Amino acid sequence: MINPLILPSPDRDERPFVAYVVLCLVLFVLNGVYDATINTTFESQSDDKNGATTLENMTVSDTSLLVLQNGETDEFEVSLDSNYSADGWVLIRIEALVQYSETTAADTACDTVSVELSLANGGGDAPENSIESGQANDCNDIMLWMDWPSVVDSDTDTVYPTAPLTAALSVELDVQSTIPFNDQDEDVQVEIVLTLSRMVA
Ligand SMILES: [Ca+2]
Ligand SMILES: [Ca+2]
Repeated sequence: MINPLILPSPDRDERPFVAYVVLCLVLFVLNGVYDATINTTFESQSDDKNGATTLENMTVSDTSLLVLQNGETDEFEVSLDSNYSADGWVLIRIEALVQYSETTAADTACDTVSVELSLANGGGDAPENSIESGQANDCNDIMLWMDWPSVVDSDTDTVYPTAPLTAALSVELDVQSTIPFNDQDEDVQVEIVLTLSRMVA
């Protein structure tokens, strides 16, 4: 007689495993969806200079993939509505990152990408430091920014931009190619990060 312990086990029901795999796939896709929407982060720190007040910073960011044809200009925007200023937030920094590579096969000439950063409707003083335009023809990243003084360190005269506001990044593509008619377009990844500050008693 064969010991039942060494008999092959009957086929196990695989449905729970399949359900698990499907659930993982759904979560993976959802994660991608959320990555494409506006992200916010938040930090707070005590301000020794002002005693009982606390500095709070928040970033709001969004990314997009622009697919540009040769000679085309496209724009990417991040807007804040008036809820932010109603809650005491002011704008202290805008940062824009532009990344691309050559996506056309067998093309060794990187395209030329020209970018401009602008702020609309926020009001306030001009930025203290900024690099508002840039260009790359070697597939290197381009970083642009506008900076206002820190809320903690600034003199009381600084008038900061406030919501509603729109930060816009204009991106122009000029295709370069070593083979005539080989390269027509480019994928350009763009990101805008807005940093907001407020002092809370
Ligand atoms: Ca090219
Ligand atoms: Ca290209």
